[in-house]
Amino acid sequence: MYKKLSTLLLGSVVGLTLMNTVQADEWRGWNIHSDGYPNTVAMDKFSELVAEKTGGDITLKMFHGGTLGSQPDAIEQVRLGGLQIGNFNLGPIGPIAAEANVVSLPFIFKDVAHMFRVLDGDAGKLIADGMAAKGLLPLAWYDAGARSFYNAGKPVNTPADVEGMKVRVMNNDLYSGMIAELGGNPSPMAFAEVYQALKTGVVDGAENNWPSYEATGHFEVAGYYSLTQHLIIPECICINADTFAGLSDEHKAAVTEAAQESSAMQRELWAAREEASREKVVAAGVVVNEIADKGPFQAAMAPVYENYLAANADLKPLVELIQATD
Ligand code: GTR
Repeated sequence: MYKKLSTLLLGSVVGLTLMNTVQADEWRGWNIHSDGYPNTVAMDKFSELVAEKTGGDITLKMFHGGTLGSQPDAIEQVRLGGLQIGNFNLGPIGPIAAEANVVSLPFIFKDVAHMFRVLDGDAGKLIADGMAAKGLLPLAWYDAGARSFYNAGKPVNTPADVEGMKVRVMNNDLYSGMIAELGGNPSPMAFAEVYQALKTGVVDGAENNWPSYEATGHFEVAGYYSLTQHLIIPECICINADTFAGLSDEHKAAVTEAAQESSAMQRELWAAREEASREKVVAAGVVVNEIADKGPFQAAMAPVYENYLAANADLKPLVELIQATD
């Protein structure tokens, strides 16, 4: 009887230990956008696919709307492993991973299709490796369209129109330099603060893509959207590099596949949302200002390249590789 009981006890201890070792990995993910935004929907899909493809071994709880902090803070959290996953814009990653900063040079990509061709080629590999070396491994790329200026009061037709204007930018010296070259005053600020800043006149303008301009309500307080399209910045589903390195081969494949499928979904949703956002803001009275010749903006921003390459001579081949990609 005693023997039986101890075997039973031993059995349950072993059982419990086993249960512990096969316990599901629970990841936490960051996303800045609100419900219904293409990235939010696609990150939820990613989470669903991770659970499905790993048979529940890995689960990902997504925190949307920037509830876990600002983007620069969340990037640090994923690098350090406090969070495992983030949907990040490469803009605020540039100051950490030099290779990733090349995508923040104004007008470096001809259009979004060119950006994806670059990311799918050798240049993309160099960018991804540079990020992984800093602890942020990109699993897949998302579309974030092109960014244009918006403000209240008047359209921006030429660089001279930006002169003296206080413009919000994301945290990255390249963007501050870009505004300074136009004669404006750059104001780096967290995304969540921009609406109030525009409304109260703390800044005169900002720049972003159609869906962000619309989803944040910025169009309500900055009614001129001028199609400069000066920046085309990709976004990633990024994972803490050590977390990924610690996965089995099967789990690595499953998580990568889930990210690829999520990005295919995001790109489709993005295309539809760009149109819907444009229609919505136009219906609300926004003045859309087409810019026939972007040459003057390109010329005015050219010193950003020169300064950047002077300080980062080793990245010149990467910049040239991007420019040489058809
Ligand atoms: C959006 C982007 C966000 C954030 C934001 C910003 O287009 O999706 O990740 O970078 O712009 O301007 O801060």
